[in-house]
Amino acid sequence: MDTKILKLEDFLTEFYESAEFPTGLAESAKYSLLAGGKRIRPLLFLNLLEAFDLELSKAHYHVAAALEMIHTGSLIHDDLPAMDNDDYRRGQLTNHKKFDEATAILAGDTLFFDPFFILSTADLSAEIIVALTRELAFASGSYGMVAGQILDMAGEGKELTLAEIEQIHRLKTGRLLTFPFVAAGIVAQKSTDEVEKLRQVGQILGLAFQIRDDILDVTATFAELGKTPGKDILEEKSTYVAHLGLEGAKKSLTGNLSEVKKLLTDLSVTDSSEIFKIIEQLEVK
Ligand code: GRG
Repeated sequence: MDTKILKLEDFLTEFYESAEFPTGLAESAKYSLLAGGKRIRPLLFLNLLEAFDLELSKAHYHVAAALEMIHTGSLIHDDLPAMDNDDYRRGQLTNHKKFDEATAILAGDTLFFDPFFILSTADLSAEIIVALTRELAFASGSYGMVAGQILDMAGEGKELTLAEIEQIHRLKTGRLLTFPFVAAGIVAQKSTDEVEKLRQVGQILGLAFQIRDDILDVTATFAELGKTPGKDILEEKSTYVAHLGLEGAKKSLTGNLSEVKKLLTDLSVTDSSEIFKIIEQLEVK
């Protein structure tokens, strides 16, 4: 496994094992944190720092861990009966199925607050910590993921325009995927202009991520049925595939991923190869 993932997992394990946290809570948080997952967000952040010629330090893992914790907390809450009501996540029982609903709610809650404690104890300048705190909160709350989730729920069963779909995903998925780009720029002390360019790259990647998700939803149905899903399935939800068609969505995904690579090449990065590998994982044939 990538050594960065191992180090990230060591950090997360150590955090929940080193303090005297109530056993049930730490166990439940660790269960979901260590269930695997692609670790795209922390890997983007850590590899971007290396591409900016920084040597990775423990402080950088504080930031990477904070980011993965918020992501994992959102997945735990998203799986709850009041939301998606899912039984499995990352190939294992969802948190509320493994433990119980109240514990899962609290595990999610703790994964939203602990990151800010972890950020505040990172060995970085106060200015950088304040900027990272602002960006992580911006990506997560009413300016970001939570807002996207409520808009998504409000739009269920309705026919949404492409602009409305994009707004939901820009908030729900895009903001947290943008954080690694912006955070890397802040930690590497890039100019305001460069940080904004990095934000633009993250936003395009966030959009690509959601288009990919919509394509995979349809191709999974295709695999299940053994034939092209009918018009009803292709159009049943407000998705990119419903608006652009399967081929159109694939084309849009490819275009967005190429744009991300192009914009990254234009930025002052020494070697983008590791970041390109992460991005290429998102390609769909
Ligand atoms: C308070 C921050 C906060 C959130 C609560 C439930 C909720 C509000 C928001 C839901 C956000 C959500 C589940 C968005 C979908 C994000 C998404 C595309 C998840 C899949 O990400 P991957 O593919 O998953 O990176 P792995 O398992 O690989 O980490």
